[in-house]
Amino acid sequence: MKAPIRPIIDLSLKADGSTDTALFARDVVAGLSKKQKTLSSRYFYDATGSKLFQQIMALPEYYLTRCEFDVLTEQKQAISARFGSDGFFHLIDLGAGDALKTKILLRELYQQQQEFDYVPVDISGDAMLHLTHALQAELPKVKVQAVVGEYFRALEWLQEHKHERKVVLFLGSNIGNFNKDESLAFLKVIRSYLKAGDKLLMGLDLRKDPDTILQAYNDPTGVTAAFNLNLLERINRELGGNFVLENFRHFATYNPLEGVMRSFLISKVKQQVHLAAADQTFTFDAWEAIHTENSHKYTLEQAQEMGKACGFRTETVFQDQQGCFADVLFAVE
Ligand code: AVJ
Repeated sequence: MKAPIRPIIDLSLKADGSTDTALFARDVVAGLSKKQKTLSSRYFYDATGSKLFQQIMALPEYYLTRCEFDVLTEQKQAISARFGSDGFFHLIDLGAGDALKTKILLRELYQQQQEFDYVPVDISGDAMLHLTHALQAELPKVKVQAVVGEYFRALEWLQEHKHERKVVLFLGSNIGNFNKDESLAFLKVIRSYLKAGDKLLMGLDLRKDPDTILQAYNDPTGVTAAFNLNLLERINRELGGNFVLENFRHFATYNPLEGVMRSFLISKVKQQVHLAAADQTFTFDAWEAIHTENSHKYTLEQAQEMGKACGFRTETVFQDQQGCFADVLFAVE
């Protein structure tokens, strides 16, 4: 009898034996010690943050999710046909979350009787547990093996354990959190794990009316503010911080020259915050900002250039009718 496939692989323990918490503490101390304070957006997604992000995706102002939903719904036949043009493949979904959008493709691939298995990857173990259960109920015939961990570690694990052709999904404009150098480095790493015949489908938010973009990150119900502020709450919970949330406010602004939405947490008063996990105190001036996130918006030319610079050929650009969002299919030759 074949050994059963483990439904979830957890890579979240670091190779050097240090826990996620120790790394989190190091990153927070480094970020808050800078002249211009920063905290990394990768730490948004604890259980609370993942739930808040799901609420963001349901907001009428957060057009990104609906636009990409439209792209995938309108183009699902063509996309799925491209994926399966060469027999069996592993469908690897980086940052899968609740996979709401990927499910459009999963259903279509299943209907087209494509041969594939589904490997969602996410840093949220919680999200992967939910997704595994949801898919068992909704698409019981699709083979699923979730991987919990950072993208790079997961890719390494995939390299050793998944040997068939690979189709990598990087949806939702998740690439937008990286600056230019980081995104090139990231795509090069992905490329280094792929072979001729493999593919990458990458979702990108396109440049548009700045007011539309601003509203998406400044919703009137305050869900995005809560999502941003949860970072401080997480530091309080996991690192013994004593941030007073009322003393900070969410602020997000768009720079149309760079095409970057930037999010901040701004200290409303002069104050000190202690971090028990590091036994350190940080001072904030009144109106001093912590930079917490970048969300890049792209032109189609930039998107293709980015792929080209990292060894990919643009196979097809899929867009919604309004030209709001693009999912670019890159081929490896
Ligand atoms: C998940 C990175 C695509 O940048 O639009 C949503 C995260 N931040 N609202 C984005 C986010 C504030 C989102 N990404």
